[in-house]
Amino acid sequence: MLIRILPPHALRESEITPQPLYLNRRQVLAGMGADVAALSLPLSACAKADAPTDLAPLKIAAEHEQAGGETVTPFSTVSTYNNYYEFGTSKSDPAENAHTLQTRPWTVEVDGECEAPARVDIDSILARRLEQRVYRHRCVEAWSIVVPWDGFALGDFLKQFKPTSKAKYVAFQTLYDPKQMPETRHGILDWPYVEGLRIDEAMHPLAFLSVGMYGKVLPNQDGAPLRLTIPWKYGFKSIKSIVRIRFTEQRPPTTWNKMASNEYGFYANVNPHVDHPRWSQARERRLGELFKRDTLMFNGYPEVASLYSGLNLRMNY
Ligand SMILES: Nc1nc2c(c(=O)[nH]1)N[C@H]1C(S)=C(S)[C@@H](COP(=O)(O)O)O[C@H]1N2
Ligand SMILES: [Mo]
Repeated sequence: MLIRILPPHALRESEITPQPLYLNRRQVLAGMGADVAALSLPLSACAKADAPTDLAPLKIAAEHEQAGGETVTPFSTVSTYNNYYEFGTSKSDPAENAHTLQTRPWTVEVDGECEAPARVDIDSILARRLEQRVYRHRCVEAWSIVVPWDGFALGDFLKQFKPTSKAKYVAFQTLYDPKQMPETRHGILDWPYVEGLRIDEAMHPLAFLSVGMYGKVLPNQDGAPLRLTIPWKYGFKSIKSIVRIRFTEQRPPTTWNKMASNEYGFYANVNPHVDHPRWSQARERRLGELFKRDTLMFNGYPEVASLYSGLNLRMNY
């Protein structure tokens, strides 16, 4: 895993520093580890902006940079080959249709088994200190991408609402508005799209909430303004355009599991040894590559294995 800390999004370094210095600083930061510099930035540098495009003027990740020995998938691929059924079921549909999604104003409601439920405005979420993490993303359909996501640890975000001891799970819900999401009128899935995690999965340091990718605000088709990014699980767990987060005692229903429980489990950990009933999960196609590559257990994130010590990983729960 690669973690980089980015400065608050609204600080436009390129505007205040002459170009050559700015570029040079990027190189220096790349060399010394950006987190030190980012931590020293004053919070007052965060100003609210109307739909900012650049999240991170000090962005260090370049499209062609190697990430953990793997090439980052081009932005142009990740933003045009999507699964977002609220905007259509073919891979090109979301990029064509998701412009109707209105990401302002946007509130995330957090409630359930917690002491400090709240309605959180998206701009206060965007003002948090952001990190960039380059993660593999493996869809259950056997394609994969490598993406530099901009956001913050899910657990850090959740802790502020003080989950109680009854909070065994966390449930997530996507916006459901047929006016903005015309495809939802066709009832392909049971809307709104819902997902869930066990609380210890949600608190794992790898679990991430993304507000951007490649140093820019998330494109609508990739789940703007806020999406889950759970790199060791099949992609359908990474729910997009979140409007509600609820701590629950009971395991919450999840969309694809409700659709076909024999095909899509609740845990849905990437596992090359357990085939989908209709296709093998042993290999995958990295978008842009000709030959398939082996799929890795937990998508190559073995540090999560201890979460599942009591669980039969061959079962589709
Ligand atoms: N609300 C919602 N979230 C969703 C989906 C969806 O259809 N609706 N598709 C899921 C699936 S199957 C995958 S693989 C990823 C795709 O994310 P990407 O398009 O940014 O690569 O989003 C997930 N989150
Ligand atoms: Mo997926």
